Amino acid sequence: MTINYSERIPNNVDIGSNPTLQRALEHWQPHFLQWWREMGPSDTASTDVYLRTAVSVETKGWANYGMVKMADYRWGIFLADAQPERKIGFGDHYGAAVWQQVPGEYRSTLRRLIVTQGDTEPASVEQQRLLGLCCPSLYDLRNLFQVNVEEGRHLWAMVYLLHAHFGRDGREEAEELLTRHSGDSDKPRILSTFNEPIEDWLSFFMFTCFTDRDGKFQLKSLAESSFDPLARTCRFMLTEEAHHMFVGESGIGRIVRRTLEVMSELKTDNPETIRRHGAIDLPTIQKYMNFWVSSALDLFGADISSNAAAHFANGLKGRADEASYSDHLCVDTTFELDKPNGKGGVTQETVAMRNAINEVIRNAYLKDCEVGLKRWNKSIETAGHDLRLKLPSSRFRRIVGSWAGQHTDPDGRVIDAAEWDRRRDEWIPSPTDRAFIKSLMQRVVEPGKMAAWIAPPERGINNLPIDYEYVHLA
Ligand code: BYC
Ligand code: FE
Ligand code: FE
Repeated sequence: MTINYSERIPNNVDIGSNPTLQRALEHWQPHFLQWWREMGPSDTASTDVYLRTAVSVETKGWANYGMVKMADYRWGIFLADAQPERKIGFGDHYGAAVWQQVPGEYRSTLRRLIVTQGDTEPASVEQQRLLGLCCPSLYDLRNLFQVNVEEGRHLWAMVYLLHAHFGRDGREEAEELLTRHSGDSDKPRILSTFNEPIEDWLSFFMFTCFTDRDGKFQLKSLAESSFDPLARTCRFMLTEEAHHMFVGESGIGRIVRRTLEVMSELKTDNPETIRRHGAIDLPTIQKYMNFWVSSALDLFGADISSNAAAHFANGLKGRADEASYSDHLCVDTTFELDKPNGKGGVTQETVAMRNAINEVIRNAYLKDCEVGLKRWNKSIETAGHDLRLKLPSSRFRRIVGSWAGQHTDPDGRVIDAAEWDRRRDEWIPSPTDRAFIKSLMQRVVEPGKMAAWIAPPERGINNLPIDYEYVHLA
């Protein structure tokens, strides 16, 4: 179904046929726009950006690129096409027809999952609000804004579900999604990572590579839901998510490439020398990765979770790529979990599989993260260096689950508080590292030009040259 942009709220779900719903969404729309002006990308009221806009939910629907005034961007409601005869793919209702309406007994749990998902989307926009002021190139600035408008649309996606299926409670939750703010001490965003500031582009690329990838896995898990409107919404969101991870993965790759160039020009791997030449030494990249990956690992929830077991049993939330598993019931199976034994060691606990679903999804995520790492390490190896970037252990720096509050090093070795205090600056960005990265964040907006700490991309957007003027700043 083609998306009609002449409607006040572009959509492919025929909201016009439900005047009550349309009115409620039209009431929320100005609140969203006000939030966007206040909390969205700074100083963009008269900025034109080369953006892609969905014109339909088919693959070809993404081919629509053009210069758009940011202030006039049209957010809409798009669901992937229904799959006729779709059946529940896991849990106690396995094989039954999927639900088009919310079953009363799961109403509050589903609402909570949708609100938690919805909360992260505007949170990320808030976190990235000031990055445009220190972008390394127009190409990157355009990518930032593309990510921002799509995260704004992801909020619309969840708000549509709340309005269409959760009545008055849903409308109230939709308002609340605009009143919690990232880092706000009174009304923070729900999940930890989304309250961390993102003030530099190294953090931005780490976030889009690793935190958006949590988004990918959570959306894949929700795309399995028996509640069909949620599944269809998430399926379409996933097509947008791929670009966010591309931005992160290629961004880090370009930083690594630039660092390697400087290392080879100067024939050194001395971090101080590399920094003096305006590039980011590899150990610092590793520390930023340790920080953001450990934070992202918390987003999967506790390793033993009765919430997750209930979500699975009731068919509300499955595993990412549920079809790739052979057992969709998980009633008699178990999972071996590593836990701290409280005496500085590790012990194994056998957990019912359903209670370990969060851990199963987290492990799938970690495997997916390795793909980007292989590519970066390949370029380091080709340049003749021994250092390899490495994901931190899932025990490292956790605040959720069995390893919460346990000190370990990035390899997962249990250490005491004294060692942690002594060595943490080797593992996560120190104030000095942060100050150095911050010092590099100078805005570069001449078409085709790149900041000194990042290599140019391999190609431009939509076959355009790299020096195309992707953003017209007023
Ligand atoms: N911070 O039993 P547990 C994205 C809470 S990212 C703070 O393990 P469960 C995006 C938890 O709420 C994807 N609190 O919980 C990326 C629970 O609270 P209650 C976002 C946390 O339910 C980039 C308690 O701890 N989507 O889209 O199994 C840019 C016990 O935990 C945290 C979703 O998250 C935390 N990190 O798992 C833009 C999907 N973790 O009940 C966007 C929807 C846990 O004790 N959410 N808690 O009060 C869910 O599926 C689940 O809520 C979670 C938690 C996986 C998050
Ligand atoms: Fe999103
Ligand atoms: Fe995203």
